Amino acid sequence: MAELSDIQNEFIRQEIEEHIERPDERQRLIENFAKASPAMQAISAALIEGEHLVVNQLTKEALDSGIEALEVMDDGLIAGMAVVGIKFRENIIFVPEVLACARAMKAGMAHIEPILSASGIKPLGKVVMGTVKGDLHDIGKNLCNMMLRGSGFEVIDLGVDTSSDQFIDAVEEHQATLLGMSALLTTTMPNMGKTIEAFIDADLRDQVKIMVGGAPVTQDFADDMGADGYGKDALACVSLAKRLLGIKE
Ligand code: B12
Repeated sequence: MAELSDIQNEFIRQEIEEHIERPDERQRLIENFAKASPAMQAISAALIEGEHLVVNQLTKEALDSGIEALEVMDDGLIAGMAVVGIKFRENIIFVPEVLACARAMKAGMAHIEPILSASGIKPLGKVVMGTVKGDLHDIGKNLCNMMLRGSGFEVIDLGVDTSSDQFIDAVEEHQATLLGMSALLTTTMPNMGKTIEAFIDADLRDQVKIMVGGAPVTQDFADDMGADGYGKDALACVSLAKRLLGIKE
């Protein structure tokens, strides 16, 4: 079991020491940061501080030095965002600070995207992706999009605040066989179910597989609303997409 002192980055040690109170969350963060390299810890620290220019620079340097894009994404950017999420929940930071962190995340992702998206192979299938109506969170969806594109899928991204009609129109227009919906708010999660119902009403449910995800979404919730699958992260999203379209891993 890793300990706080196993984390090299002093700022991250302090953040955990001062702000992370739940024992399970604290231990999970300690384990994750202790195994991350100092370069990844530095990216997380800059993201937690909302320093987009520093995240931009450090991400570029890490990739230039040969560190894998997936490692930078998981151990640097997503690891930092986990701390931001807890501080936001505990009212230690507020929307303006989180926006600065989101901007920093995007600055890092801008370097990762071309690498993960450059598969150069014939598209495996067309996927329509969007964040549901009323929800403006797009970081997780965008990560899924990158991973899907990098794995050979053509992704039609509808952005955020997407209505059932917009999902239906896009699936029809692009003849997509897979639809992915993202929701980060418990208040917007039901809009996934409403969209699935709209597909049934439009007599299109059989033409498209539907996958769902986002921090508050669970397998049970996905089953209850009649989705074809649930993925907990961007890697799971790719495996799920392949499984739903009958493509071998
Ligand atoms: C960043 C953030 C924001 C940013 C969003 C910026 C952006 N461009 O996305 C801003 C500041 C705008 C924001 C606003 C708000 N937010 Co906010 N936000 C967050 C925060 C801190 C991080 C979310 C994030 O990006 N996570 C990192 C990514 C990588 O993870 P992810 O999204 O879960 O995605 C992964 C998986 O879920 C999965 N996945 C995601 N989508 C999909 C889709 C498919 C198909 C699949 C298979 C998988 C999949 O793969 C992804 C990659 O691994 C979360 C806290 C948290 N712990 O989630 C709160 C959080 C979601 N927000 C919250 C709240 C309350 C709000 C506001 C209402 C605050 C306010 N008072 O205004 C508003 C709502 C605005 C709106 N209408 O949407 C709450 C929600 C609580 C709840 N129970 O509903 C949270 C949980 C914070 C908290 N209080 O604990 N937020």
